[in-house]
Amino acid sequence: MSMTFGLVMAKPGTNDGFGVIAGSGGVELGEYRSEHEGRKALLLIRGEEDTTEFVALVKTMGIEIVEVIAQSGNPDPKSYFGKGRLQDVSDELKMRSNKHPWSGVDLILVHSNASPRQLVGISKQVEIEVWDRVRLLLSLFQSHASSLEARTQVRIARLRSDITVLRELINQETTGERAGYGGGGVTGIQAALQNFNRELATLRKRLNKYAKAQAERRKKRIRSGAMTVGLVGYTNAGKSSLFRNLSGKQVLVQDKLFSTLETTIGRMEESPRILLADTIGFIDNLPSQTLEAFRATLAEAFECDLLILVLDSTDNEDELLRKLYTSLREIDSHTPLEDEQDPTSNTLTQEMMLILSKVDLATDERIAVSEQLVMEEGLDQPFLVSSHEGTGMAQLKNEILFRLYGPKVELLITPNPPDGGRDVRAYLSQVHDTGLVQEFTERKDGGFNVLFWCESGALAKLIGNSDGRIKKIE
Ligand SMILES: Nc1nc2c(ncn2[C@@H]2O[C@H](COP(=O)(O)OP(=O)(O)OP(=O)(O)O)[C@@H](O)[C@H]2O)c(=O)[nH]1
Ligand SMILES: [Mg+2]
Repeated sequence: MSMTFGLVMAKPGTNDGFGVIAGSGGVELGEYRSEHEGRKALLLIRGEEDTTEFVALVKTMGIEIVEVIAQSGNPDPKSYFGKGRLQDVSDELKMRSNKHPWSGVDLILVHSNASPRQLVGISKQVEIEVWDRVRLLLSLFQSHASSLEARTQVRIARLRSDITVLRELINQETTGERAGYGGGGVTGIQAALQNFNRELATLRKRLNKYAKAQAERRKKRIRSGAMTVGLVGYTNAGKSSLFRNLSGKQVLVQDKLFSTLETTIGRMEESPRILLADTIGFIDNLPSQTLEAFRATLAEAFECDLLILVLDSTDNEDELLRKLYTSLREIDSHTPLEDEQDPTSNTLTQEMMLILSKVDLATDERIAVSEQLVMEEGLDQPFLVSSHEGTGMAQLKNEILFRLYGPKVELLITPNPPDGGRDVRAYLSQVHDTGLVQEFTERKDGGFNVLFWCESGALAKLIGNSDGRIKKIE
């Protein structure tokens, strides 16, 4: 393909890194970690926007922002910056020498989700790679994707995004607003578009296969009587740390945004019948077409018996609320996978618990304010937890059991009757199979006292089928 657009875009079927739209770098499935480490960039901003999160995303990728260039006023619909200002940036880029502070800059970052028109407009002018916020996120996802499944998801999101830019290029070519890119003109772009669409169709099929396999695994888990707890929340909230503490399973924990991209399932230590799902975090303002690719991954955590929403107690009030609203929106909008055959497959639980994480790092005042804010939103009082120091973990575990199984029940299993009958230990093992035993003690008369959690239907059955040998102690 001989396209030489000024943008860099994912190119289907090759891995030569060449392409058209800013941001994709043409990375193929199966290769690559973080090829953007050490790059230098300029950041363009309109108005007075808070750049903290954007800068954290850039830092996570190991990219250095050499200079922030701000222009007051609203974004220009054609090129984000006004034409004159963008021309200045472009001139300076073209004329820089080795000693220029911009030396080595090969990336322009745009502090918003730019339209395809704006992306094309800026790229045309500056003639180096351009990433808006979505492209930054996609690149970040790409560098953190560590499995074929995650890479497929990211690739789909990226192709969908690139396709919108190709359409814009075609639009500009056909309406005479020539993009000014050489290569094959409209025919060349159309050929690229066809390739992208073809690859997209293949990847979607692959993703569907994964989703089906995942749904199968989930059904099996439900059939086995296991309960699932989904851990969700804004990126970097501390979900994986909590997962690690509760399950003892080593997952990646980093002070980086989007360390986790896929769902990991683990068993709760001491309560192996409870499964935990750690998953990708939320972020503000991600277009639905990008989110769409991650639906199946999220479904795994959302379709659970109990949802735990993790909030970072170190966030200030504005950040806490922003992340809380984003999380609640995500939770609300999440529609479970449809499976007509199996009505249990799309039960989105209403049961939700809130957690304020990292309490070892936050002051008591901050924690009190955060608790207050959460409750003012009409939500339950959050649990205060430190995964690092273990604070609040025992209460949290008990609460999880309570939410899943109701209050602890005390049972009496009467001793073996003199005329034979079923052995008391057979009943004890049945109790173990039915619920979660916290402790059991053998009585002097040979019977047992058991303290355990159990779902009420199962409990009634257990007692009903025991010939009077199992009794509930009120
Ligand atoms: N001091 C302290 N740090 C914590 C605690 N929980 C998490 N962290 C830190 O917070 C950062 C993010 O933690 P993760 O568990 O990776 O957060 P996450 O929500 O899984 O993040 P993503 O997967 O990137 O969305 C890491 O640097 C953790 O070490 C805690 O209880 N105390
Ligand atoms: Mg994580």
